[in-house]
Amino acid sequence: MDKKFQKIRDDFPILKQRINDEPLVYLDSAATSQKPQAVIDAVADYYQTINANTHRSVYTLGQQATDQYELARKKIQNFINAQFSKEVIFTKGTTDSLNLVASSYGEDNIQAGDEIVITYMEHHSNLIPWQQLAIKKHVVLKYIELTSDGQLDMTDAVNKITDKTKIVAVAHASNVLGVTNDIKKLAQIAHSHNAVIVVDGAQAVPHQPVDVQELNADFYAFSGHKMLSPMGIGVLYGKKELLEQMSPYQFGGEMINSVEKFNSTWSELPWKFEAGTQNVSGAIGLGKAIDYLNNVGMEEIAEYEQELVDYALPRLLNIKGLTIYGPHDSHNHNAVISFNFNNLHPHDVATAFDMDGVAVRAGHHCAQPLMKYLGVVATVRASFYFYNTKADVDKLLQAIADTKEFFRV
Ligand code: 7TS
Repeated sequence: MDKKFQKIRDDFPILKQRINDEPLVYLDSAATSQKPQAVIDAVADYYQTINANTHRSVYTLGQQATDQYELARKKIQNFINAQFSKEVIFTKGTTDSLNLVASSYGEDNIQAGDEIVITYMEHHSNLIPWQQLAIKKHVVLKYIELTSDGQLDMTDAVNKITDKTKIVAVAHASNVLGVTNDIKKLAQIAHSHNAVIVVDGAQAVPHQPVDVQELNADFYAFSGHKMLSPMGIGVLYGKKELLEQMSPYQFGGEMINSVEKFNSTWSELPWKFEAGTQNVSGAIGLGKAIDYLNNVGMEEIAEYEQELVDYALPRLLNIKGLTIYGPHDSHNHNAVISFNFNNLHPHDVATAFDMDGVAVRAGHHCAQPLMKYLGVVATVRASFYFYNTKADVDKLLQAIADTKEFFRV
Protein backbone atom coordinates (compact mmCIF):
# COMPACT_ATOMS: atom_id res chain seq x y z
CA MET A 1 0.00 0.00 0.00
CA ASP A 2 2.93 2.33 0.78
CA LYS A 3 3.91 2.57 -2.91
CA LYS A 4 0.51 3.79 -4.09
CA PHE A 5 0.44 6.41 -1.37
CA GLN A 6 4.05 7.40 -2.01
CA LYS A 7 2.98 8.35 -5.55
CA ILE A 8 0.06 10.40 -4.26
CA ARG A 9 2.54 12.90 -2.83
CA ASP A 10 3.35 14.02 -6.38
CA ASP A 11 -0.18 15.45 -6.64
CA PHE A 12 0.53 17.92 -3.81
CA PRO A 13 2.85 20.66 -5.07
CA ILE A 14 3.49 22.18 -1.63
CA LEU A 15 5.04 18.93 -0.36
CA LYS A 16 7.95 19.36 -2.78
CA GLN A 17 9.19 22.38 -0.84
CA ARG A 18 12.19 22.53 1.43
CA ILE A 19 11.90 24.24 4.81
CA ASN A 20 15.08 25.37 6.56
CA ASP A 21 17.00 23.45 3.92
CA GLU A 22 15.22 20.21 4.79
CA PRO A 23 12.42 18.47 2.85
CA LEU A 24 9.05 19.57 4.26
CA VAL A 25 7.42 16.98 6.51
CA TYR A 26 3.90 18.28 6.98
CA LEU A 27 2.33 16.81 10.13
CA ASP A 28 -0.43 19.35 10.78
CA SER A 29 -3.29 18.10 8.64
CA ALA A 30 -5.65 18.22 11.63
CA ALA A 31 -5.32 22.02 11.38
CA THR A 32 -5.66 22.08 7.61
CA SER A 33 -4.84 19.64 4.83
CA GLN A 34 -2.70 20.39 1.82
CA LYS A 35 -4.37 20.64 -1.59
CA PRO A 36 -3.79 18.47 -4.67
CA GLN A 37 -3.16 20.12 -8.05
CA ALA A 38 -6.58 18.93 -9.28
CA VAL A 39 -8.35 21.02 -6.64
CA ILE A 40 -6.11 24.06 -7.20
CA ASP A 41 -6.83 23.76 -10.95
CA ALA A 42 -10.59 23.39 -10.42
CA VAL A 43 -10.69 26.64 -8.46
CA ALA A 44 -8.55 28.48 -11.03
CA ASP A 45 -10.63 27.01 -13.85
CA TYR A 46 -13.83 28.27 -12.24
CA TYR A 47 -12.49 31.84 -12.17
CA GLN A 48 -11.04 31.54 -15.67
CA THR A 49 -14.15 30.14 -17.35
CA ILE A 50 -17.49 30.38 -15.51
CA ASN A 51 -17.26 32.91 -12.69
CA ALA A 52 -20.69 34.48 -12.11
CA ASN A 53 -23.08 34.81 -9.20
CA THR A 54 -25.34 31.80 -8.65
CA HIS A 55 -29.13 31.44 -8.65
CA ARG A 56 -29.79 34.92 -10.02
CA SER A 57 -28.82 35.03 -13.66
CA VAL A 58 -30.34 33.53 -16.79
CA TYR A 59 -27.24 34.13 -18.89
CA THR A 60 -24.98 31.17 -19.70
CA LEU A 61 -22.18 31.80 -17.21
CA GLY A 62 -24.64 32.34 -14.36
CA GLN A 63 -26.34 29.08 -15.26
CA GLN A 64 -23.04 27.19 -15.48
CA ALA A 65 -21.86 28.53 -12.10
CA THR A 66 -25.20 27.55 -10.53
CA ASP A 67 -25.07 24.08 -12.08
CA GLN A 68 -21.52 23.47 -10.83
CA TYR A 69 -22.38 24.72 -7.35
CA GLU A 70 -25.42 22.46 -7.14
CA LEU A 71 -23.42 19.55 -8.59
CA ALA A 72 -20.97 19.97 -5.71
CA ARG A 73 -23.89 19.69 -3.30
CA LYS A 74 -24.91 16.40 -4.95
CA LYS A 75 -21.35 15.07 -4.64
CA ILE A 76 -21.38 15.87 -0.91
CA GLN A 77 -24.80 14.23 -0.53
CA ASN A 78 -23.43 11.01 -2.03
CA PHE A 79 -20.17 11.23 -0.11
CA ILE A 80 -21.90 11.27 3.29
CA ASN A 81 -24.95 9.32 2.09
CA ALA A 82 -27.52 11.97 2.96
CA GLN A 83 -31.01 11.01 1.85
CA PHE A 84 -31.71 14.35 0.09
CA SER A 85 -29.39 16.95 -1.44
CA LYS A 86 -31.40 19.68 0.32
CA GLU A 87 -30.09 18.29 3.61
CA VAL A 88 -26.63 19.60 2.61
CA ILE A 89 -26.18 23.27 3.57
CA PHE A 90 -23.05 25.09 2.46
CA THR A 91 -21.38 27.04 5.27
CA LYS A 92 -17.97 28.60 5.94
CA GLY A 93 -16.86 25.51 7.83
CA THR A 94 -17.47 23.43 10.95
CA THR A 95 -17.52 26.45 13.27
CA ASP A 96 -20.12 28.19 11.13
CA SER A 97 -22.20 24.99 10.86
CA LEU A 98 -22.26 24.43 14.60
CA ASN A 99 -23.12 28.08 15.29
CA LEU A 100 -25.98 27.73 12.82
CA VAL A 101 -27.43 24.79 14.77
CA ALA A 102 -26.97 26.47 18.15
CA SER A 103 -28.43 29.78 16.97
CA SER A 104 -31.35 28.34 15.08
CA TYR A 105 -32.33 24.91 16.47
CA GLY A 106 -30.93 25.72 19.91
CA GLU A 107 -32.61 29.12 20.22
CA ASP A 108 -35.98 27.68 19.20
CA ASN A 109 -35.96 24.42 21.14
CA ILE A 110 -34.20 25.01 24.47
CA GLN A 111 -36.05 26.22 27.53
CA ALA A 112 -35.31 26.61 31.22
CA GLY A 113 -35.12 23.17 32.86
CA ASP A 114 -33.60 21.54 29.77
CA GLU A 115 -30.03 20.26 29.58
CA ILE A 116 -27.34 20.24 26.92
CA VAL A 117 -24.72 17.49 27.02
CA ILE A 118 -21.25 17.81 25.48
CA THR A 119 -17.93 16.08 26.23
CA TYR A 120 -14.54 17.03 27.67
CA MET A 121 -12.87 16.42 24.32
CA GLU A 122 -14.71 19.08 22.32
CA HIS A 123 -12.98 21.67 20.16
CA HIS A 124 -14.05 25.19 21.21
CA SER A 125 -16.30 25.39 18.16
CA ASN A 126 -18.45 22.55 19.52
CA LEU A 127 -18.27 23.93 23.05
CA ILE A 128 -18.66 27.72 23.13
CA PRO A 129 -21.87 27.86 21.04
CA TRP A 130 -23.51 25.45 23.57
CA GLN A 131 -21.97 27.16 26.58
CA GLN A 132 -23.28 30.55 25.45
CA LEU A 133 -26.70 29.11 24.61
CA ALA A 134 -26.79 27.54 28.08
CA ILE A 135 -25.96 30.90 29.69
CA LYS A 136 -28.57 32.73 27.64
CA LYS A 137 -31.31 30.17 28.24
CA HIS A 138 -30.40 29.44 31.87
CA VAL A 139 -30.01 25.74 31.20
CA VAL A 140 -27.49 23.22 32.51
CA LEU A 141 -24.47 22.28 30.38
CA LYS A 142 -23.10 18.82 31.25
CA TYR A 143 -19.78 17.28 30.24
CA ILE A 144 -19.35 13.55 29.58
CA GLU A 145 -16.16 12.34 31.30
CA LEU A 146 -13.24 10.57 29.67
CA THR A 147 -11.67 7.26 30.69
CA SER A 148 -8.09 7.21 31.99
CA ASP A 149 -6.77 6.59 28.46
CA GLY A 150 -8.71 9.51 27.00
CA GLN A 151 -11.66 7.69 25.44
CA LEU A 152 -15.22 8.80 25.93
CA ASP A 153 -16.68 7.19 29.05
CA MET A 154 -19.81 5.56 27.63
CA THR A 155 -21.09 4.63 31.10
CA ASP A 156 -20.98 8.31 32.02
CA ALA A 157 -22.69 9.13 28.71
CA VAL A 158 -25.59 6.90 29.74
CA ASN A 159 -25.76 8.69 33.10
CA LYS A 160 -25.46 12.23 31.80
CA ILE A 161 -27.98 11.93 28.93
CA THR A 162 -31.44 11.94 30.50
CA ASP A 163 -35.03 12.93 29.70
CA LYS A 164 -33.98 16.52 30.47
CA THR A 165 -31.40 16.46 27.67
CA LYS A 166 -32.48 18.27 24.52
CA ILE A 167 -29.17 18.37 22.66
CA VAL A 168 -26.12 16.08 22.70
CA ALA A 169 -23.16 17.67 20.90
CA VAL A 170 -20.10 15.49 20.37
CA ALA A 171 -17.02 15.20 18.18
CA HIS A 172 -16.93 12.21 15.85
CA ALA A 173 -13.13 12.27 16.20
CA SER A 174 -11.03 14.29 18.65
CA ASN A 175 -8.49 16.79 17.31
CA VAL A 176 -6.19 16.07 20.27
CA LEU A 177 -6.59 12.54 21.62
CA GLY A 178 -6.68 10.44 18.47
CA VAL A 179 -10.01 9.02 19.60
CA THR A 180 -12.97 8.20 17.35
CA ASN A 181 -16.30 8.15 19.16
CA ASP A 182 -19.14 5.66 18.72
CA ILE A 183 -21.65 8.08 17.22
CA LYS A 184 -24.18 5.38 16.36
CA LYS A 185 -24.38 4.34 20.01
CA LEU A 186 -24.49 7.94 21.26
CA ALA A 187 -27.27 8.69 18.77
CA GLN A 188 -29.24 5.73 20.12
CA ILE A 189 -28.83 6.98 23.68
CA ALA A 190 -29.79 10.56 22.71
CA HIS A 191 -32.81 9.44 20.71
CA SER A 192 -34.05 7.16 23.49
CA HIS A 193 -34.50 10.40 25.49
CA ASN A 194 -35.93 12.37 22.55
CA ALA A 195 -32.80 14.51 22.32
CA VAL A 196 -31.09 15.41 19.04
CA ILE A 197 -27.44 14.62 18.40
CA VAL A 198 -25.17 17.22 16.79
CA VAL A 199 -21.93 15.73 15.50
CA ASP A 200 -18.71 17.64 14.89
CA GLY A 201 -17.23 15.64 12.03
CA ALA A 202 -14.29 17.98 11.26
CA GLN A 203 -11.70 15.30 12.10
CA ALA A 204 -13.66 12.31 10.82
CA VAL A 205 -14.96 13.04 7.31
CA PRO A 206 -11.48 13.57 5.83
CA HIS A 207 -10.21 10.23 7.15
CA GLN A 208 -12.91 7.56 7.05
CA PRO A 209 -16.14 6.72 5.22
CA VAL A 210 -19.03 8.55 6.91
CA ASP A 211 -22.66 7.61 6.40
CA VAL A 212 -24.94 10.06 8.20
CA GLN A 213 -27.97 7.79 7.83
CA GLU A 214 -26.12 4.80 9.27
CA LEU A 215 -24.91 6.95 12.17
CA ASN A 216 -28.40 8.39 12.54
CA ALA A 217 -26.95 11.84 13.23
CA ASP A 218 -29.50 14.65 13.35
CA PHE A 219 -26.89 17.26 12.44
CA TYR A 220 -23.37 16.65 11.15
CA ALA A 221 -20.81 19.43 10.57
CA PHE A 222 -17.48 19.43 8.72
CA SER A 223 -14.94 21.68 6.97
CA GLY A 224 -13.70 21.47 3.40
CA HIS A 225 -10.19 22.72 4.15
CA LYS A 226 -9.33 19.64 6.25
CA MET A 227 -10.23 17.38 3.31
CA LEU A 228 -8.18 18.80 0.44
CA SER A 229 -10.44 21.69 -0.54
CA PRO A 230 -10.04 25.47 -0.17
CA MET A 231 -10.59 27.31 3.10
CA GLY A 232 -13.90 29.04 3.78
CA ILE A 233 -16.22 26.25 2.63
CA GLY A 234 -17.90 23.68 4.83
CA VAL A 235 -21.06 21.72 5.31
CA LEU A 236 -23.92 21.34 7.69
CA TYR A 237 -25.92 18.19 7.14
CA GLY A 238 -29.27 18.15 8.90
CA LYS A 239 -32.26 15.84 8.72
CA LYS A 240 -34.84 17.37 6.39
CA GLU A 241 -37.65 17.37 8.95
CA LEU A 242 -35.48 19.29 11.44
CA LEU A 243 -34.08 21.80 8.94
CA GLU A 244 -37.55 22.48 7.58
CA GLN A 245 -38.91 23.55 10.96
CA MET A 246 -35.85 25.69 11.81
CA SER A 247 -35.63 29.48 11.50
CA PRO A 248 -33.05 31.01 9.18
CA TYR A 249 -29.66 31.74 10.73
CA GLN A 250 -28.91 34.84 8.65
CA PHE A 251 -31.09 37.14 6.62
CA GLY A 252 -30.47 38.82 3.28
CA GLY A 253 -30.27 38.04 -0.40
CA GLU A 254 -31.04 34.58 -1.83
CA MET A 255 -32.66 33.13 1.28
CA ILE A 256 -36.10 34.66 0.72
CA ASN A 257 -39.24 33.75 -1.12
CA SER A 258 -40.84 37.20 -0.97
CA VAL A 259 -40.13 40.39 0.93
CA GLU A 260 -42.80 42.89 1.92
CA LYS A 261 -42.25 46.13 3.77
CA PHE A 262 -42.95 44.63 7.19
CA ASN A 263 -42.61 40.90 6.66
CA SER A 264 -40.84 38.25 4.59
CA THR A 265 -41.13 34.58 3.72
CA TRP A 266 -38.23 32.20 3.32
CA SER A 267 -36.89 30.20 0.46
CA GLU A 268 -36.98 26.39 0.52
CA LEU A 269 -34.20 24.18 1.79
CA PRO A 270 -31.27 24.36 1.40
CA TRP A 271 -31.24 28.00 0.26
CA LYS A 272 -33.12 29.20 3.37
CA PHE A 273 -29.79 28.80 5.16
CA GLU A 274 -27.54 30.24 2.43
CA ALA A 275 -27.95 34.01 2.70
CA GLY A 276 -25.89 36.27 0.45
CA THR A 277 -23.31 35.47 -2.19
CA GLN A 278 -21.87 32.06 -1.50
CA ASN A 279 -18.35 30.64 -1.76
CA VAL A 280 -18.99 29.14 -5.18
CA SER A 281 -15.35 28.44 -6.06
CA GLY A 282 -14.92 26.82 -2.65
CA ALA A 283 -17.95 24.56 -3.19
CA ILE A 284 -16.62 23.54 -6.61
CA GLY A 285 -13.18 22.94 -5.06
CA LEU A 286 -14.82 20.77 -2.39
CA GLY A 287 -16.64 18.83 -5.10
CA LYS A 288 -13.32 18.21 -6.84
CA ALA A 289 -11.70 17.19 -3.54
CA ILE A 290 -14.47 14.62 -3.07
CA ASP A 291 -13.80 13.25 -6.57
CA TYR A 292 -10.14 12.95 -5.61
CA LEU A 293 -10.88 11.23 -2.27
CA ASN A 294 -13.35 8.84 -3.93
CA ASN A 295 -10.74 7.99 -6.51
CA VAL A 296 -8.22 7.04 -3.82
CA GLY A 297 -10.99 5.36 -1.79
CA MET A 298 -12.04 6.33 1.74
CA GLU A 299 -11.70 2.73 3.01
CA GLU A 300 -8.16 2.60 1.66
CA ILE A 301 -7.32 5.98 3.17
CA ALA A 302 -8.56 4.79 6.57
CA GLU A 303 -6.57 1.53 6.30
CA TYR A 304 -3.42 3.31 5.19
CA GLU A 305 -3.62 5.88 8.00
CA GLN A 306 -4.08 3.01 10.45
CA GLU A 307 -0.84 1.51 9.10
CA LEU A 308 0.92 4.80 9.77
CA VAL A 309 -0.43 4.92 13.33
CA ASP A 310 0.51 1.26 13.90
CA TYR A 311 4.03 2.20 12.83
CA ALA A 312 4.30 5.53 14.70
CA LEU A 313 2.63 4.91 18.05
CA PRO A 314 4.76 2.03 19.43
CA ARG A 315 7.93 3.84 18.34
CA LEU A 316 6.86 7.04 20.08
CA LEU A 317 5.82 5.11 23.18
CA ASN A 318 9.33 3.67 23.29
CA ILE A 319 10.95 7.07 23.73
CA LYS A 320 11.97 7.78 27.30
CA GLY A 321 10.44 10.92 28.80
CA LEU A 322 7.70 11.16 26.18
CA THR A 323 4.05 11.20 27.33
CA ILE A 324 1.33 10.35 24.84
CA TYR A 325 -2.23 11.57 25.49
CA GLY A 326 -5.08 9.34 24.36
CA PRO A 327 -5.12 5.55 23.94
CA HIS A 328 -1.76 3.73 23.77
CA ASP A 329 -3.24 0.87 21.80
CA SER A 330 -2.84 1.87 18.15
CA HIS A 331 -6.07 0.10 17.13
CA ASN A 332 -8.00 2.61 19.22
CA HIS A 333 -5.96 5.53 17.98
CA ASN A 334 -6.46 7.54 14.81
CA ALA A 335 -3.91 9.64 12.96
CA VAL A 336 -3.73 12.48 15.50
CA ILE A 337 -0.97 11.96 18.08
CA SER A 338 -0.49 14.43 20.95
CA PHE A 339 2.48 14.31 23.27
CA ASN A 340 4.87 16.16 25.55
CA PHE A 341 8.37 15.31 26.57
CA ASN A 342 10.89 16.01 29.29
CA ASN A 343 9.09 19.11 30.57
CA LEU A 344 10.01 20.97 27.40
CA HIS A 345 7.48 23.59 26.40
CA PRO A 346 5.51 22.41 23.34
CA HIS A 347 6.30 25.68 21.51
CA ASP A 348 10.04 25.09 21.99
CA VAL A 349 9.61 21.55 20.71
CA ALA A 350 7.67 22.65 17.62
CA THR A 351 10.26 25.37 16.91
CA ALA A 352 13.07 22.82 17.19
CA PHE A 353 11.20 20.41 14.88
CA ASP A 354 10.84 23.21 12.33
CA MET A 355 14.62 23.36 12.07
CA ASP A 356 14.36 19.78 10.75
CA GLY A 357 11.57 20.77 8.32
CA VAL A 358 8.96 19.00 10.47
CA ALA A 359 5.72 21.00 10.82
CA VAL A 360 3.68 20.11 13.93
CA ARG A 361 1.16 22.07 15.94
CA ALA A 362 1.88 23.12 19.51
CA GLY A 363 -0.65 24.68 21.85
CA HIS A 364 -4.02 24.03 23.41
CA HIS A 365 -5.54 23.04 20.04
CA CYS A 366 -8.68 25.09 20.75
CA ALA A 367 -9.53 22.67 23.53
CA GLN A 368 -8.74 24.49 26.77
CA PRO A 369 -11.18 22.56 29.00
CA LEU A 370 -9.57 19.34 27.69
CA MET A 371 -6.06 20.65 28.48
CA LYS A 372 -7.22 21.39 32.05
CA TYR A 373 -8.80 17.94 32.25
CA LEU A 374 -5.48 16.39 31.17
CA GLY A 375 -3.58 18.63 33.59
CA VAL A 376 -1.39 20.24 30.92
CA VAL A 377 -1.21 23.72 29.41
CA ALA A 378 -0.46 22.52 25.92
CA THR A 379 0.74 19.58 23.85
CA VAL A 380 2.72 18.93 20.71
CA ARG A 381 0.51 17.37 18.06
CA ALA A 382 1.57 15.41 15.00
CA SER A 383 -1.35 14.71 12.69
CA PHE A 384 -1.13 12.56 9.58
CA TYR A 385 -3.01 12.33 6.31
CA PHE A 386 -2.78 9.86 3.44
CA TYR A 387 -0.01 11.87 1.73
CA ASN A 388 2.27 11.16 4.70
CA THR A 389 4.52 8.12 4.72
CA LYS A 390 6.48 5.97 7.14
CA ALA A 391 9.51 8.04 6.09
CA ASP A 392 7.69 11.07 7.56
CA VAL A 393 7.26 9.15 10.82
CA ASP A 394 10.99 8.40 10.78
CA LYS A 395 11.69 12.12 10.29
CA LEU A 396 9.48 12.89 13.28
CA LEU A 397 11.41 10.37 15.38
CA GLN A 398 14.67 11.93 14.20
CA ALA A 399 13.38 15.43 15.05
CA ILE A 400 12.57 14.21 18.57
CA ALA A 401 16.08 12.78 18.94
CA ASP A 402 17.63 16.02 17.60
CA THR A 403 15.49 18.13 19.95
CA LYS A 404 16.51 16.05 22.96
CA GLU A 405 20.13 16.55 22.01
CA PHE A 406 19.64 20.27 21.39
CA PHE A 407 18.02 20.84 24.79
CA ARG A 408 20.26 18.23 26.43
CA VAL A 409 17.36 16.31 27.98
N1 7TS B 1 -13.98 20.72 15.37
C1 7TS B 1 -12.83 20.03 15.41
C2 7TS B 1 -12.81 18.65 16.01
C3 7TS B 1 -11.68 20.60 14.86
O1 7TS B 1 -10.55 19.91 14.89
C4 7TS B 1 -11.74 21.89 14.30
C5 7TS B 1 -10.53 22.60 13.77
C6 7TS B 1 -12.97 22.55 14.28
C7 7TS B 1 -14.06 21.92 14.83
C8 7TS B 1 -13.14 23.89 13.67
O2 7TS B 1 -13.03 23.82 12.29
P1 7TS B 1 -13.04 25.15 11.40
O3 7TS B 1 -12.73 24.64 10.04
O4 7TS B 1 -14.38 25.74 11.52
O5 7TS B 1 -11.97 26.03 11.96
N2 7TS B 1 -9.34 22.17 14.36
C9 7TS B 1 -8.15 22.76 14.28
C10 7TS B 1 -7.03 22.22 14.93
O6 7TS B 1 -7.06 21.21 15.60
N3 7TS B 1 -5.98 23.02 14.70
O7 7TS B 1 -6.38 24.02 13.93
C11 7TS B 1 -7.72 23.87 13.66
